[in-house]
Amino acid sequence: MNDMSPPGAISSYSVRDGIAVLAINSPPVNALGFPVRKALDEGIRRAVADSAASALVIRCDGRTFFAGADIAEFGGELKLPGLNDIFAVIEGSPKPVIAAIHGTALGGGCELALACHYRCALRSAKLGLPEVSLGLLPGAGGTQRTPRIAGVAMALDLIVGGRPISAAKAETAGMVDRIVDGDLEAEAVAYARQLVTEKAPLRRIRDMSVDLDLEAAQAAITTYRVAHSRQFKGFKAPGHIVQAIEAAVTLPFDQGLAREWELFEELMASTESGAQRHLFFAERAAGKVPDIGRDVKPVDIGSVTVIGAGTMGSGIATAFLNIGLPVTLVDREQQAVERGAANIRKTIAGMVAKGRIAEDEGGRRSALLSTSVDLPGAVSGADLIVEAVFEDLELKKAVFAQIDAAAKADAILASNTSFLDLDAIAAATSRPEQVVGLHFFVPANVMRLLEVVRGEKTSDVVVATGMALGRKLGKVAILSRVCDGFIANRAMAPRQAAADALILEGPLPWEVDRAMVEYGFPMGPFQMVDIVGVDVIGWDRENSAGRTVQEVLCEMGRWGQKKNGGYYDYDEERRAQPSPVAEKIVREMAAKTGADQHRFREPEIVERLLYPVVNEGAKILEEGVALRASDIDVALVTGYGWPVWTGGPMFWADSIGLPAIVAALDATIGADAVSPLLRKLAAEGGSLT
Ligand code: 3H9
Repeated sequence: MNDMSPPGAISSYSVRDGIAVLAINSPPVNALGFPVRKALDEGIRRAVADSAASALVIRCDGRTFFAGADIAEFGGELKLPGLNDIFAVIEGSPKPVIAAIHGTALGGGCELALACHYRCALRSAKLGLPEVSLGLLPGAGGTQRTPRIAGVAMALDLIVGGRPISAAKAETAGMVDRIVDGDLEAEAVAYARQLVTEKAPLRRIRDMSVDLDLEAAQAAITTYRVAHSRQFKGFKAPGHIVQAIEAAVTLPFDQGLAREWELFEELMASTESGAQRHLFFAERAAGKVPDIGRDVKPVDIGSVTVIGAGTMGSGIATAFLNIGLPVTLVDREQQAVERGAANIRKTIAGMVAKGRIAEDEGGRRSALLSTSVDLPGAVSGADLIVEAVFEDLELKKAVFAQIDAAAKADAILASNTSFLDLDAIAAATSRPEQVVGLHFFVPANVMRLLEVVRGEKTSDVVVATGMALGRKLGKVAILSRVCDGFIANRAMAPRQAAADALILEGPLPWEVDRAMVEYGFPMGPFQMVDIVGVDVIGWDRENSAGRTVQEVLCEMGRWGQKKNGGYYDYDEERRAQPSPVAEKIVREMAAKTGADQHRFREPEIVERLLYPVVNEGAKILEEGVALRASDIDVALVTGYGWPVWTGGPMFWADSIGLPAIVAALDATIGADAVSPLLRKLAAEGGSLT
C-alpha cells in the first residue's frame, strides 16, 4: 500500500492504520510551486479513491509545513492546478482531510490548512498570512475563510498585520483543532482515526457564516481603517485586504473568492508588490558572499567585549545581550561605564515593561552584563571585541594597538567606525586578517541594518563570522568594502548635499522635508540634522565663517533640537515649527548666491534630492564596494527608512527608467559627476537590479 518513493521524491503516500498520509518534501520550505501543487492534487485524488483509506493527513517533510506559494513563480504564467482547484478537491472529499502542521504554515500553506476539514499542529508551530509584506493579499481563500473561522477582527489583525501567531493562539481562534506534542505524523493519524470513529462531520469553513452581523462587521472594518491609516500610507495591499475581508462579510463564499482573486491580481501587477518582492529576495541574497564557499565555517562567538560606553557602545552591548551573549562593557572612567550599564539596564527594563520579554528573561539578560575600566583585562578572554569609541582615526588606532596586545590569538577585532579607513585601523595591529568592520546604526539594538566591512586583509572566516553574527542578531548583514561612509551613509550623503543646495534656489527646509515625507521617508534631511545636531554634521568650528546656512546656524548656537532651535524652532514638548530665524538666514544666503529663486513642485524636489543617491549607488556598485545593487536597496530601506514600497533607490531607478534619470542628473549635477555605469546602462537599455 505504501509508495516506494525514491529518496528525494517530492511526495510520498502511505496508509497507516486505515489513514492515508500524503507527505510533501520540497526543500527548503515546501513552497507551493507547480510540482508541489501537482503532487498534492494527485495525492489527494488518490486518497479519495483509495478504499483502504478512510481519511487523509497532509503533512510536510523537512523544516516546515508549506511556507506559501512559490514567490519565484510570481509574475509568470500560473500553471494549473492552482491552489483553489486543489482546495476544491479537498473540500469536495467525502473523507475527512486533516492538515498536520509543523514549523510555519504561511500564506498559501495556511490557506491550504484552512481548506482542510480539520487541523492539528505541533505546539511549536506557527500560522500566518504574511502576504502583506510582499505587497499582496492571501489569494487562495485566506481572506474569505479566516473571518469565517476566526472572526473579522482576528482576520484583520492576522492578514493586514501579517505577523504569524502561535499554534496556541490559532487554537483559541478556532484555526487549529488540536495541538499535539511528540511525533506529528503518529498523532495526526491517531486524531484522524478518532474523527473517523466518531463520525465527525466534514467541516468546511466555506460553509460557515461570518459570526458578526453585517453592521457590526462593517463598523469593525471602518474602525480598523481609521486606526491604521498612517500605517497604510504608501502601501496598496492593506486597503485591498480590507476590501477583500469586507467581501467575505457581504458576499456569498464563491463571489467573495472571485473578488479576492480580482484584488490579488491587481496587487500582483502593482509596482509596490514588485518592489516588496524584490526586497524579499534582496534580503536573502545579501547574506551570500560569492567568493566565500560553504566550507568556510563561521567561528562560534561565546563572549563579547564592547569598548566605549556611549550611546553606540551601549546599544551594541544591548544587541548582544539580547541574543544571550555575555558582554563586558569597557570605558576609561568608572562613571562612564556605570552610566552606559545603567542605560542598558533601563532599555532591558523597558522591554519587560512593554511586555516584549518576560521579567525573568530581562533579569537573565541584565545578569550577562559586566563592566570594566581595565581594557587589557577585559579583552583578554573575549571571542569578539567591538570598538565603539569616538570617530577619530588616531584614537581608534591607539585602541586597536592596545586590544592587539591583550586579545587572544583567535579573537575577532571589530570596529564600529562609520566612515574611517578600516585598513588603517587594521594596520595598527599585528593581525589585520582578524580585523573587520561591524557598522551598527543608531539605536544599535533596534535598527535592522548591520554593515559588515571587509578590509583589504580581513580573512574569509572573519567575514563569514560577521555575516553570521548579523543573522543571529536578527539583523540584515550587508557586506561592504572600505570607502568613506561605506554603503548606506555614502549613498545618502548626496541627498543632504542636494538639500543644502536646493534651499538656496527657493524651497525652504520644511518644504524640502515635506517632499521627502510625502515620498515616504520617516523624516526629511533638515529634520534629521536638527535631531542629530547641526553642529555634528561636518561643521568645521575653527574655520567657520558664515559661508553656508549651516555655518551661520552653528555660529548662532542654533545646533538643533538640543538647543531648542536649528532649522526649526521647538516648544517645551520638542514639537517643531518652521523657524522665521532660519528662513531669514536661508533667504539672505540665497540672495548672496544670486541663484534664480523659484517654486519647486514636490516631484521636482524628490528628483533633485534622490537621483543623486541613485548616482552614488551606481558608483558604489561600479567600484565594487557593494556586491550587488539590491544590497544598496536593502541597506537604505533598513538603515535609512527608504520607503519599502519603492523597493529602494536602485529598484526605484529601474522603475522610472535610467535614461530619464541620467538626463536629469546631467542637467543638475553635471555630466562629469554622473556614474559611467549608470550612463552605460541607460544607453544600453539595461537596469541596475
Ligand atoms: C502566497 O502564499 C500567496 C498565496 O496567498 C496565494 C497564491 C495564489 N517561495 O527565509 P529563509 C526561500 S505568498 C519561494 O532564508 P528561514 C528563500 O528565498 C507567500 N522561495 O529561511 C530562501 O532561498 P535561498 C507567502 C521561498 O528559515 C530559502 O527559501 N509566504 C519562499 O529564515 C530559505 O528562506 C511568505 O511570505 C517562498 N514562499 O525562514 C513566507 N519562502 O536559500 C516567506 C522562502 O535560495 N518565507 N523561500 O536564499 C518566509 O517567511 C521564510 O522563508 C520562512 C523560513 C519563515 C518560511
